[in-house]
Parts: sequence; structure tokens; C-alpha cells
Amino acid sequence: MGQLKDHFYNNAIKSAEDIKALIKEHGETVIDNVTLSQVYQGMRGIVGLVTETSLLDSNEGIRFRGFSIPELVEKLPHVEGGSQPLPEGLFHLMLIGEIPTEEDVDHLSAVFARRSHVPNYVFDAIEALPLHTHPMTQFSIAIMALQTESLFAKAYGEGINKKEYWNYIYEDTMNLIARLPRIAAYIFRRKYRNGDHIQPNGMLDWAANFAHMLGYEDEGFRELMRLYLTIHADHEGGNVSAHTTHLVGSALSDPYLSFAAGMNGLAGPLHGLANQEVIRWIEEMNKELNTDAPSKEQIADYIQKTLTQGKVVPGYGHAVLRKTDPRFIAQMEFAKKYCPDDALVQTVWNIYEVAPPILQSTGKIKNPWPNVDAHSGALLKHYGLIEEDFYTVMFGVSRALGVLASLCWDRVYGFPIERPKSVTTAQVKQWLNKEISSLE
Ligand code: HAX
Repeated sequence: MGQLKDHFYNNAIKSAEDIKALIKEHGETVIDNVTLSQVYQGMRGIVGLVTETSLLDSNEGIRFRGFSIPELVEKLPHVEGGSQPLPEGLFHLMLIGEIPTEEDVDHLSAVFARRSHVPNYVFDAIEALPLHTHPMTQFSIAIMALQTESLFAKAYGEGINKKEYWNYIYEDTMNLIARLPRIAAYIFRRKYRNGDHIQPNGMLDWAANFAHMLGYEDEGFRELMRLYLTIHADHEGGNVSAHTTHLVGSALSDPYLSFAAGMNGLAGPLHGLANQEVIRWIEEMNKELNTDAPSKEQIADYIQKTLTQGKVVPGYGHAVLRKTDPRFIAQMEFAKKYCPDDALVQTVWNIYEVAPPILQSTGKIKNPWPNVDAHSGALLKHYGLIEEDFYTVMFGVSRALGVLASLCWDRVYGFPIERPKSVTTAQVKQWLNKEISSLE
């Protein structure tokens, strides 16, 4: 068994044993009350999942295994001369629960490079799609095509002992993460660069190799990719992409099937697709006003107009967060260093000044502050990656790190198939009228 795999299993099995004892002693302890509005309104705030890789505090933002984003920027290994964290380091942290050394991260970069081969039939599956197919649809279909490679599905079919599930889930996880940048870059170059594909460079780290295959060799862009692929990786377990991957995985669908399902959720405009929507919204505003530098007054009017039209202001609001997203701040810090004078970046910052009080004044939007998606597109545009339809695919490449690390833990824990109880409104009314004594 490889060193990393060994290390992961030893940590996870120890934790699984702790959980057994915890359930034995406290299994009947009530931890939450559920209201009818929570049942009808997106199960907001109901404690119903265990996800070890990260935890979201509504006021502070995300912590990965206890570390905030500024702490990760400082503590995770960087490339020599660089300042941004390597996403391999975050994956190691989420998988093992410990901050990696530089050697650990180098090892992971090499493992991902070694496992990155994508079979030709996956590219053929992409090629079979019309060019106008949205990149997220292409991405999801390509992951599904790659499912033939699942070692878990094969081993399950051959009848393995359930104690061995984690072993194959781990192998699929490593292979899938290694291959995603190649698939994503293929989709990008096919759709936007006349199919002029770029071969991977096995000497580069995971993020720099992705940048290289997309066609960007600028060191600033590589640094952006390292940051981008780190901060989008995980946001605890209840968000649509993480929860979907976990839910589908609970049926023992393999990591390819589970992750593709998660990506279909990420492709929704209220979730990951918001990064595309933010840029479209700004560009529509600029077009309407015939400027690339709208004033704060003009932005305020445009936000009001968006709300009056019954549309959301993309990049603002969150189901859990109640403050500015630290992932937004991390990107703002990056922009201050690398592109403070960029007109689009300036507009993003002006929106940040103008939008919160307007959104707050509606009295119904619970979080008027920007989320991760409010800033990312402006940085990508700055480096010339102007095709916003592709942005959610980049988010997806990163999200694999968190949700697949979690899937490995799920299988060591031996979590059962997920199956919450649903009710009908007729039943709810009967219960409220005391015609039935319980909703169970
Ligand atoms: N603009 C306009 N209205 C908004 C809004 C926004 N940015 N954010 C929330 N609202 C509205 C909701 O649509 C809801 O309206 P109704 O009562 O008429 O249905 C009301 O305010 C209350 O919503 P909430 O409780 O504050 O927010 P939710 O938990 O229901 O939804 C969302 C959270 C992120 C989906 C929401 O804030 C939103 O639609 N934001 C814009 C889209 C976006 O940026 N999504 C990305 C979120 C982060 C993420 O997952 N990234 O991948």
C-alpha cells in the first residue's frame, strides 16, 4: 500500500472506531429540532450530515480541517518563489487531516501527473457533442464516459468484502482527480481554441499543468490557478455539489457516477454557474450603459432594476454565510497584488461597495454580502480567459478535491445509504389538525 493511502486509512479507521464508540454512548441524544418551514424551505440549518473535510461558520466562513483561508495561504506549501497555496496541499490536508510537507505535496503532484492519462474514447464522447453544448454538460458527459475506468465498480461486480470498498474508492478518487484537468482543458481548447490541444507537462504541479493545457504560461495565471483550485475545493457537506456527490455515493455508485451527479448540481445558476452569471450580468450592465467603468450610481440603479425584474443579483447572498465570503476576500487580495487597475476588477470592487446596503434594504435577503463567485470571473478575464461559460468547469475541477476526499472518508466510515423521510402536505395538515399523532 502506498504511503499516502496507508496514512489516510490509519487516520480514517481510527476516527471510524471513535464514531462507533460515540454512537454507542450518545446515539440517542437529540441534537436538533426541525420546524415545518425548514422542511418546506430547503432544509436550511438542519443538522443531518457528517463531513470531515471542512466546516462553515456563518460569520467567519470556511475552515478546512480547522484552518481558515488566510492560514492556508500561509501554511500550505507554495512553489519556489510563489505565494499561493498548492491545491495538492489542501487535498492532502482534507484527506489526511494534517498539513503536508513540501515533499508530501511534490509526491502528490507526481502521483496526479502519473495517473493523468485519459483514454481516447472519452475525447470521442466529447467530440460527439455539438460545439455549442455548454462546457459543464460536456464535462459531466466526459466524466460519465470515463466511468468505464472505475476500479470500484469492477471490484464490486467481482464481489469484494465491504471492508475493502474504501480501497477502490481511494484509487478511483486519485485517478479521477488526476484526469480532470486534462478533460477540462480538452473541452476548453475544442470549444474556444479550434481544437488546437496542448499535451500535459508532467513536470508541472497540478494547477500549473492545468493552466499550461488551457494555453496559459504566465506565472501570474499559474498562481491564480493555484489559489482558485484551492479555495473552490470544499464548503462543508450540505451545498448542492458536495451533498449530491455524497448522496449518490451512499448508494455505492462509484466516484465517477457520484462526482458527475455533483457536477450537474454545480451547473445550476444558484450554485457554481453563478460565476458565469456574474460576468454576464456585469457585461450586460456595461453594454446597456455603453461603458466599461460604470459609476457607483449607475451600478446602484442597475441592481435596483435587476431586483425589480424579479431576478437575483448573481454573486451575492448565501444559504449559510452571513458575512463577506473569505474566498471573495482572498481573490480581492490577489487582485490587489496582480491587477489592481483592471477595469473589470474595479467594477467588482465598486459593486461590493454598492450592493450590500441595497440588498439589505429589501428586508428579505438574509445575506447581502458577496460570495466566491462575485470575484473569480474578473480575475480570469484579466488573464485573457474571457469565455465565461467555461468558468464553472474550473470550479468543478477544484470541487473534486473536497467531495472526493469526503467520499473516501464516507466509505471507511461505512456510512449507510442515505434515506431521509419525506412527507406530503396532506399528511402535514392531518398532523396539524391532530388527526394523526406523528409525521413518522
Ligand atoms: N439577489 C436577489 N435576491 C436574492 C439574492 C440575490 N443575490 N439572494 C437571495 N435573494 C432572495 C431569494 O431569492 C429569496 O427570495 P424569495 O423569498 O422571493 O424566494 C429571498 O431573497 C431569501 O433568500 P435567502 O434566504 O437570503 O437565500 P437562500 O438561502 O434561499 O439562497 C442563494 C441562497 C445563494 C441561492 C441566493 O442568495 C442567490 O440566489 N444568490 C445569487 C446566486 C449566487 O450568487 N449563487 C452562488 C452562491 C454561492 C455558491 O454556491 N457558489 O457556488
